[in-house]
This record gives sequence, C-alpha cells and structure tokens, in this order.
Amino acid sequence: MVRGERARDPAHRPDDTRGRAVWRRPRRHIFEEAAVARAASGRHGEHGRLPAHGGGMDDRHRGEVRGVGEQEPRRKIVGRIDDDAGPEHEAHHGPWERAAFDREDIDSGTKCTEPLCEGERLGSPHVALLEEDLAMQVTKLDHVLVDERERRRPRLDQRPRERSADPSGADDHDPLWSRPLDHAQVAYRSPHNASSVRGTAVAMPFFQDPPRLDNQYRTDDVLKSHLRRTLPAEVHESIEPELEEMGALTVDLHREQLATREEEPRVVAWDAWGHRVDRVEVTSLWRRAATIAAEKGLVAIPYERANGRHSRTHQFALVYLFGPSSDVYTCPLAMTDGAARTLVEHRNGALVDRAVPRLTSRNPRRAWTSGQWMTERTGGSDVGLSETIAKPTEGGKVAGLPGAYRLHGTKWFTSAVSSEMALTLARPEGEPEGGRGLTLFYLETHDEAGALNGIQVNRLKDKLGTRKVPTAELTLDGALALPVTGIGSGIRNIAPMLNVTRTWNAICSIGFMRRGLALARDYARRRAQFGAPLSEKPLHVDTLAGLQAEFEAAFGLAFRVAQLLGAVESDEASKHEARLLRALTPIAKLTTAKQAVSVVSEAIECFGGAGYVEDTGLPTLLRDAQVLPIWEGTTNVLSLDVLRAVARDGAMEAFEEEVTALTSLLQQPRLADLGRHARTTMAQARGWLADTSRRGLLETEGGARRFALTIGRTLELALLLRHAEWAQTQGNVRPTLAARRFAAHGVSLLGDELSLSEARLLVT
Ligand code: MFK
Repeated sequence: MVRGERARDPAHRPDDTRGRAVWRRPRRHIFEEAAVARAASGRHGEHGRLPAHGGGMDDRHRGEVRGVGEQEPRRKIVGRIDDDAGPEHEAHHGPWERAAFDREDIDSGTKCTEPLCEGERLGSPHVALLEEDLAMQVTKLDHVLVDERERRRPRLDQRPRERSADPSGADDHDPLWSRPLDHAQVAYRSPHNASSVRGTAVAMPFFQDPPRLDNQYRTDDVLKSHLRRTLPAEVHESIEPELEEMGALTVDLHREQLATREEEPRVVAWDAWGHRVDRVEVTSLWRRAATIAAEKGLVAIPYERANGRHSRTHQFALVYLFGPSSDVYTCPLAMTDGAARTLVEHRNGALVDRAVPRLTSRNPRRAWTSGQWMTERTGGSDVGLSETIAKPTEGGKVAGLPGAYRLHGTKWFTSAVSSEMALTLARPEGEPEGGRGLTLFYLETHDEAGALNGIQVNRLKDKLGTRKVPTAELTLDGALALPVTGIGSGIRNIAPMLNVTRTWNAICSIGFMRRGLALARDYARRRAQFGAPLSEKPLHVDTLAGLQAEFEAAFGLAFRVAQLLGAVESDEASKHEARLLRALTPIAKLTTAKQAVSVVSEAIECFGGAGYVEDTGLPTLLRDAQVLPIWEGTTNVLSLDVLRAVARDGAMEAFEEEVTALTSLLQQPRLADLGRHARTTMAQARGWLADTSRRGLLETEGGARRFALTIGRTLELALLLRHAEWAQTQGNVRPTLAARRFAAHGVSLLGDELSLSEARLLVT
C-alpha cells in the first residue's frame, strides 16, 4: 500500500495512526500531571486551571480542554501533532486552506484527504508523542498554544487573492476591502465563545494577539505604485531587491526596538582617572542602525547618483522604510546628508575632500555623521539672535587646514551629539547683529588624539520623545572651527542643510504614518470586539480609511519634493521645478508633519488602552512623531518662510503652475471634478493673499499657517489625483478612493471671516 492509500483506508484510520491513538487514549493522568506541574511551578492562571468540580475523567477533560467550546477540545494537541503535516498541506492548499484544515480537524476530527498531506502527517514524528510526553509538555503547551494559534490563524492577507468583482481591482489592493473573516474564525478568537458553550465551561483566558509587522516594502502598495509610475522600469527593477531587503530588515529592527525599548543614550562625563571625557554612549539599536545606514547607502545614494535624477527617490524610498524602525537614527542621517549637500554646494574643496567622502561612505568603520548646531538659549526659530562668538586664531588649524577660529558659546539643542563633525553658526567678533552677521562654521568634535575639541556636554535633554537621540546642551569653550564659505550670511549659507533635513522630515513623517497604519490595520484583523474583528466594523473601517487617505496624500507631496531635489541636484530640473523646490520644501515639511501627528495619534487610538501602554511600543510612535512639526522649523516659522518664498521667489506662481499641470488634463470625470476643486482652492488662496495684504501685512502673517496648510493640502490633492488617474489605467482605483476621501476631509483652511482682530479677541 502506498502512502496516502493507507491513510485513506478506513481500516487504518485512525486507530493505526499513532497520532489518532493519542486522541483515543484516556487522558486523565495527562492533566493530573499537568496540574501537579502547575502547582509545583506556582502557576495558576486560568489558562492552565483544572476544573474545581470533582467530575470524572470525561467531565474534567471537558472542563480543561473542551470548556471553551466545541471548537476547542483538541487544539492543544493538534497544535503539536500537525506541526510537520502543516507545511506539506500548505504546499498543496496554500496557507488559508491549511489554516481551515487545522480548524476543521480540530472541530470535527476530519482530515485532509490530500494523499501526500495525509501520508506526511501520519509519518510525522510529532504524532508519535506518547501521553507521558504530553503530560510533561502540557505546561509548555500553554505557551505553544498561543504561538501556534498565532502561526496558524488565517489572516486576510494570507488568503489567496481572488480577482475582485470590481474591474478596478480595488479589492486586490487592500485587505480591508477583501472578504471578511468567517464566523468560525471569529468564534475561534472571540472571548465571547466562553459564554456560548454548553456544560461546565471554564472561561479560557483571553490573550490578545499583538500587532505584527510584515515586510514593509512587500505590503506597501502605495510606495510600489508610486515607484512604478515615477521611475523608469529599469531603475525600478534595479532598486527593488534593496527595497525588499530593507522591508525585511524593518521587521527585524522593529522586534529589536521592542526588546531594547528601555535603553537610552547616556553621557559618561569622566573617565576612571578623573579626566573629563564627555563620551556619549548610544543605544545598541543605534549602533546597528549606523552600520545598516552606511552599508545601504542611506546618505551615499544621492551622491553616488547611480540613478541620475531618480537617485533621491531611490534614497528616500529606503529611508521611508527604514525610518520608523530606526529609533530616529534618521536624525543624524538627515543632518549628515544636509552637511554633505551644504559642503558640496559651497564648493570648499578642502572641506569637501576632507568630509564628504566620510559623510557619504558605505563603510561603517569609515562613515561619519554630522550634527547641525544652530539652536541657542535665545531661540530655535530666530537664529539671528545667536550669541556664540568666533575669535580668529594665530595659526589654529582644523584637520591640518589653516584659518581656524575658536568658538565660545552655548548650543542649547544639538541633536545627535555623537557625530564626528558639525556645521554650526557663530558671530565673528565685530560682525553685525542678526542672521547676516553669523558665519557658517565647520568643526570636528574630536581632535586627532581623540580628545573633545573644546566642547563640553552639559547634559542630555530629557525629552518627550526621540529618547534614543542624544540631544545635548553643549558649551563651546574654544572649539576650533573653520568658516565654510567666507564670513557672514550664515543663515543663508546653512539653508541647503535646512532644506535637506526638512525633506527628510517629510519623508520620515510619511514613514511614521505608514508604520502607525500598518500596525493598526494588522491589529484590526486580530482584535475582535462586539462579535467581530475590528476590520469588519464599519466605523473602524471608515476611520482607518480616512487615515489612509491622509497618508496617501502626504506620501505624494513628500515624494514630489524628493523628486524635485533629485532633478535639481543632477542639473536636470526645469525652471519651474527649481522654483517649486524652494517653496515646496517648507510646505511639505509643515503639512506632512501635522498629518503625521494626527494620523499616528489616531492609529494609537485604534488600539484602545493598549496604545497607551508603554510596553506595547505604541506610545513611542506618537511621542517620536510629535517632534516632526517642532524641529527643523515649527509649523508657524515655516509658514512665514512660505510667505517669504511667495514674496521673493515667485512661489505662488510655482504652486499654481504645479496644480494646473497636475489636474487640467485629467480625463476621468470624478477626478476631473476634484481637479477643478483643487484649482479653485488655489485661486482662492491667491485671492486671500491679495485681500489680506490689502488689509495689512499683519493680517497676512496672522493667516500664514492656514495659508500654508491650504497650499499643502491642495497640492496633495492634485498630486493624488494625478496618481489616481494613472493608477486607474493599471486597474487600481485605490488612489481614486483615497483622493475622494481626502478631498472630503477638506483642503482649504482659509476664510475671509477669520480676521486677526477676531483672533486677538479670542485669546485675550
Ligand atoms: C527625521 C529627520 C529630521 C531631521 C533632524 C534634524 C535635527 C534637528 C535639529 C534642529 O532642530 S536644528 C535647528 C533647526 N532650526 C531651524 O530650522 C531654524 C528655524 N528658523 C528658520 O528657519 C527661520 O526662518 C530663519 C532662521 C531662517 C529666519 O532667520 P532670518 O534671519 O529672519 O532669515 P531670513 O532673512 O529669512 O533669511 C536669511 C537668508 O537666508 C535670506 O537670503 P538673503 O540673505 O539672500 O536675503 C533667505 O532667503 C535665506 N533663506 C532662509 N531660509 C531659506 C533660505 N534660503 C533657502 N531656503 C530656505 N529655507
């Protein structure tokens, strides 16, 4: 008899299968031993509790194993004996059917009739477990059960995808729109099971499955679809393995983030022999992140420029994936990129030769990061108030380069002080007040002997979030530094750094949104309340869809800036693109940062109380997101920057041109309607500008945030519409749905009635 035939032969089922024999034997001693084992271990959780009543073996058995319901009785042991059968079965039937099979087997005792499965199953070493073995294993099984349940539980995203009835294919893109969980699964998971069982049910203790992260590239339809549209096929193809690899790394890093949640950086001020060392020790994940970042070229890619104008898209696709798993290691990376860009733009050959190869190195042992030391006690926004002074030296050098100054002052917020170098601002003696009197300086944090370069770390900041980032207060006490590009105009000269870090900020904002949503969506499938998974609850679905729409809109804006930056850096930008980049950078930073806080906050709420509990790791997401609208220019400061760009750099024309180009050729009627809406909003914004400036500059300034956010949201809508029309040609209506929902949230925050005098009345 061949394998399989034997299995199908009723004469051989199930008694001559060792697996079935286990079921048929009395099990009293198994559970008695288990009870002893538990008593010995002091473990009395409900999960392992024997029924208190003194029924016979069968009753006890029911109480222990069947108590949760008819679905429950054999689950623990099936969890073991199917261990080896599963993969073969899965190979034949796919994970969804395999899971169904597991459950069917549990519930009714029926088995898969697939010959190979059957055969493999019969041959499984696990089915040979003797009762004695089981007795010894039973306490372990309590844990195994949880893991097994998790591993075997069918998930919507594991089911074979069916072609959607909707020719648009919308269903194919989002498990939320896929078919719902069946009732068996709901019952299987729901704690309400306990009340519906007959007999002497003992409530099975309920443990909520935590949210799981999957490969963050593989499951990101928004990123994939964006890259398909915006990159030449060969570029997309060539970078996809890196993205796939980074997507997998995000899962691993996420696990490590949770495991090292309580680690924080620290300053070691003194060495054992009393020397002041001010060594900053970073967390283990940061050390790993530094290696990954260098090896993956997260800063290097746009300088290598292997993909020409698409190099920034390439880089930021990786950063977007990496960011939320990195414990904000993106902070030093952003500043490193900004410093490299600034040095390259200013063409200081000696400093470029010295620092840029290190800042952009893929060798973790050689790679440097850079700080960006701007903020002083006088303010983080009005940088022109800086008090740090620079004194020329006689023959002072930095890295062998002459012309050094000594800096004296306090830097109040220096992010990631663990860097090897920094760009900073100081006022050379005799220079005028204000931003123009400041000079942009280059310094290295340590001298060649490894001693700190006239820098003392006063303390690390005790912050709301970004707790892994060693943000320090520093005293510069004669730090040697070189002017990067002459004396004066420090703010203007550091602007390239600001624009790069603001772009990183926008990318990290969408990364945070994506992470919050990925976890919330996964959780919605695992969490049943009021009789069904949250993913089937209309209000929950509607809430998630609204967040998704905000995220998709923000995504388009952030990556548009990345695309423009790539075009400008490779000298391939049109005049329109170059003009647009200057004004779109603050718009993207401020708009996406606000969305990130709001979306992440809502995503946390999707977990109820669990989202508020530290060891879920979820509160960290919100705390870290909260920095996004604050650093690199607050929402208000950037809104004023937008007004300056409108006044000086023709930004309004650039915005209008962009919205018109994106929306005027839309073919699909619903999209075209929304496109008209975007153009009308842009025209209203221009009207608002004209109107408020007639009423006085203060009136315009008072509405600057609403103006900037209106421009940002209008551009987001236009970009989403453009993408939606293309996506429809690919049979994907998802972006169309996102655009409609996003537009329904509202894009304009402007209104004539919101005058400054009214605002003043409200706040006095
Ligand atoms: C997740 C990734 C995150 C990244 C992590 C980064 C770590 C964060 C650490 C920090 O937070 S570092 C501190 C960040 N600080 C800021 O971002 C400063 C916020 N304040 C501003 O941006 C103010 O608008 C500004 C200091 C620029 C205002 O100062 P002023 O003296 O009123 O400057 P003004 O007159 O507007 O501009 C001076 C010159 O710079 C002008 O050129 P001209 O001299 O030719 O007239 C401006 O055109 C030019 N400029 C200013 N902003 C520019 C710019 N040019 C290009 N792009 C810009 N964004």
